[in-house]
Amino acid sequence: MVGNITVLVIALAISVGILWYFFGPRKAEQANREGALQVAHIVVKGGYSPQEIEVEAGSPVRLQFDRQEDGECSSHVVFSDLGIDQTLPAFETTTVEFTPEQPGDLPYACGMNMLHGMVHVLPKGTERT
Ligand SMILES: [Cu+2]
Repeated sequence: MVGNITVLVIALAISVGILWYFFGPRKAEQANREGALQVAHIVVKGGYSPQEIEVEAGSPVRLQFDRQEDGECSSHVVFSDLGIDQTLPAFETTTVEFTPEQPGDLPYACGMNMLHGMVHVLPKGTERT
């Protein structure tokens, strides 16, 4: 009897895990619309949180890097595809702005290429749910 219940519990746990995987919150977070601007707030602390942002092509993007640590590692954020190398002062919020014209992925990293994040640029007019 006890064995059957254990099997049932395990089966349930696996089912919930699978459902969560497919229907749970997506890893990439959508930027918030503020008029034409697409704004995202990214906490910098041992990494970038959220690590992945979704934006739409053709509209300006404003990323607010809220750096909650000091030290060398995350003191720069580099968007190599955009030619952006922005200093992020410790315990301050620094804004990075650009307008992605084409859909695609824009990876970014710390100055030492150790911390990584990604901006997913979706085609203009992508259904936002
Ligand atoms: Cu680093």
